[in-house]
Amino acid sequence: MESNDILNHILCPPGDGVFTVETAKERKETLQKKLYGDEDCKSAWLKSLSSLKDSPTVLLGVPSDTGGGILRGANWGPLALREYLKEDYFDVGDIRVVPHLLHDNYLNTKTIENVRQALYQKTCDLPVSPLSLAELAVETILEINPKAKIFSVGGDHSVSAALVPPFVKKYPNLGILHFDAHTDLLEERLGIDKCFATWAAHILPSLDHPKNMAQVGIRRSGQVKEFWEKKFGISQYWSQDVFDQGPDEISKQIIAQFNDRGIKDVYISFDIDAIDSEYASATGTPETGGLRPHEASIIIDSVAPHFNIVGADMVELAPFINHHGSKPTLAPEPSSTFEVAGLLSDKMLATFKN
Ligand SMILES: [Mn+2]
Repeated sequence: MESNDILNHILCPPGDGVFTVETAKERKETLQKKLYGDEDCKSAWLKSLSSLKDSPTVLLGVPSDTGGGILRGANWGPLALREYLKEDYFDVGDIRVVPHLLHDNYLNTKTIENVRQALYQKTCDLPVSPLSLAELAVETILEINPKAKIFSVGGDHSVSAALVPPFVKKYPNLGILHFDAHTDLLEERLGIDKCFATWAAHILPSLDHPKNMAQVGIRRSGQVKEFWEKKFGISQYWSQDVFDQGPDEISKQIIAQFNDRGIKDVYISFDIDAIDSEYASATGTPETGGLRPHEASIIIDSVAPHFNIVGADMVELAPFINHHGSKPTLAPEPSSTFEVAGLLSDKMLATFKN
């Protein structure tokens, strides 16, 4: 299948990745009207894909929360966050998410055939699960436009397990700057190797060296920092380190760490729970004692200019669903979470222009 044809099949118009009829209809329509005016959304979106090859900055929605496990709802992150973004980008659309699936590795042949039939109405060899599709989407976007810088919006953090590998393939000495309250370094959780708590452990062996990963904002862990640094050889900057030494000093240490490794290209993965729950509570596992928004901003602003930021993601945004009367709608989310996430996302988008 041709690259363009793959995207036609595995993606859908922005906001449509969560498969619903009535829920959040108004918000999808608002977004689509803003993008395509009064044109028929599906055909306007299809037509727009021809500008992908010339777009320096691409936004991809990955509305999958099957990899989460405490509080779900991050499938609504891409729709909600788009309202808060001010930077320029080309919106390539959403992954078509079957909400009961995670990765094709977990499926039998019969199920894959059934879902293929439902999604594509034909026999083909396209994957069907959100993570498998997200990886193929990033590969395909980079094939169509090798210079594209991709900003993806999750989804729970398992989506990064799919979003990062194509960048590692393209940039063999890739550095990863990972903001999170948690290490995401479990090798498996309840026997599942691909989920929100394991993605970093599975990306790590594919990196040129464990010191190609820097984790910032960690504070909820069953183990102390030394345990993780010794076990995996990575570097962690816990939120307490940021409070004790200040974000400028921590930035210097991250820059030195990446420079020691000869790193030029960096991917930023941002789990919104890195930010203190006082500012960002609309997420699956809000945690106190976290970074304040300006501290995360300073670290991005200080580190980014030293490297070529090739891609980024913002994950775990969950504007929880409420019921008003008989009609389920998206509740007005705790706005501060989205104001903060919007600001940080705009910052990451801006780093693409360096
Ligand atoms: Mn995470």
